[in-house]
Amino acid sequence: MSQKYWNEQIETAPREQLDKMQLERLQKTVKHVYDNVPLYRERMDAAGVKPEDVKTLDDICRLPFTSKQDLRDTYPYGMFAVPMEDVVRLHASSGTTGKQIVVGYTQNDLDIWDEICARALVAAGGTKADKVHVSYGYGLFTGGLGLHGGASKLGATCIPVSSGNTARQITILQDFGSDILCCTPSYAMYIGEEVEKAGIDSSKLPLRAGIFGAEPWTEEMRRQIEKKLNIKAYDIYGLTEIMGPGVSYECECQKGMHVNEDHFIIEIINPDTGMPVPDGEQGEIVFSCITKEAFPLLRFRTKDIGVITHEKCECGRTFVRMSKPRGRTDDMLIIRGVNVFPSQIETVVLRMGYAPNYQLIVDRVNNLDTLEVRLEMTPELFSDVTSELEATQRNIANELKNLLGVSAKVTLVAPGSITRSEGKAVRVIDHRKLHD
Ligand code: DLL
Repeated sequence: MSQKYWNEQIETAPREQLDKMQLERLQKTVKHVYDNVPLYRERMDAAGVKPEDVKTLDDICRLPFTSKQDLRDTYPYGMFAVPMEDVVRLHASSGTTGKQIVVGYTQNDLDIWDEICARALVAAGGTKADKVHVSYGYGLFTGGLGLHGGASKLGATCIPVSSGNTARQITILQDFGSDILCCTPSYAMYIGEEVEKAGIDSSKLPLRAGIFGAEPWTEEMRRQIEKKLNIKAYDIYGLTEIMGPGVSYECECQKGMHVNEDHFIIEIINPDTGMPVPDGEQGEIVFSCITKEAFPLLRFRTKDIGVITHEKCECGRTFVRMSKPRGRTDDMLIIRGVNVFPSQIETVVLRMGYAPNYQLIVDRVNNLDTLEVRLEMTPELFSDVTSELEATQRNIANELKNLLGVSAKVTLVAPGSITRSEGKAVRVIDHRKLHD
């Protein structure tokens, strides 16, 4: 039987109740890390803050920030807050740059993770009668085992396919009759293309929903995936340092992702000043864990750029909503002084009728930044008349210039020539970083 919430009491709790719960849990976590993690004790002592100084939720601002660099500096286990014998699982993330970081979970942490992923599945219409096809990578990456745990908690039938071998993914979609697909949006798009190529009518597949995250994606991309696979596509957000997938999740209204506020506190700050910004204003997303035992980060600067709103959601959930992160501060390209996110370029090209198969090549020639947008032609837009191709390229370049203020060279490439991703797509190749 379909249910609306996995945990109605918590997901629809009145604000005052959530605030009270958050404060109690924050106070407990601050004491836990102060007592057990030298880095927190040193930072808090240096800032002149003691655990008992956290008297209201606003006092969170008095606590020091943490960053990926802190995790690297204390690698591997320096920020673990429990003895290793209580840690039952490790995960790791390499990120796009630099050394990997490692995180740990107690059994209680894993139970909470299962719970929040079960909430996400139910919010996407999942029930225990569903077959949940997990094509996120299994292993140290949190995507596979995270959604796996959620599906098992829900009591659904979990199909642990992991990523890769796209032909087999399609056989499983058909033969096993998967109802919900979990993978990155770029892999969902790829699977959709292959389904089409194989001449399979997606409306004949039982698949009805997808839970896609782990990388930025646009509303335009959502619509393309929904059309190709004939499903409803839901967003899910998370990061290794905080838990993995399920930190926030989309409901049927698809107007932002609800943050699991009984376990995490979200703040939006001005990335330059570190000061909080009000609801509705864009800034860097910062998370604090308030129930984690093994690896509770406080005020972790995610580098993701987003907006939050406390406005009431029609689904009845009271958890604050965050926007789709439009990208990361470190993904933002500065092209001759103009700030552009790859997602903005994606919006423009998809609106013009192209598929989300593109790559951005950035370089510096004679001290000037250059941006090339390599974009696959769709079979319909394909032309072997050079003058027509050139006109189309100019047309897209004009549109990018008008809408984003950035001059780019547009190169249309043959359908199928940009490498497809089975995990997180590589959208940007920045040769400037190689020269530096
Ligand atoms: O990507 C966890 C995850 C797995 C989330 C499966 C959702 C689904 P990391 O590899 O540590 O963890 O990467 C975290 O990915 O800081 C964002 O920049 C980005 N990201 C994650 N979800 C979304 C999303 C997993 N829905 C980093 N939209 C984060 C945009 C996302 N970006």
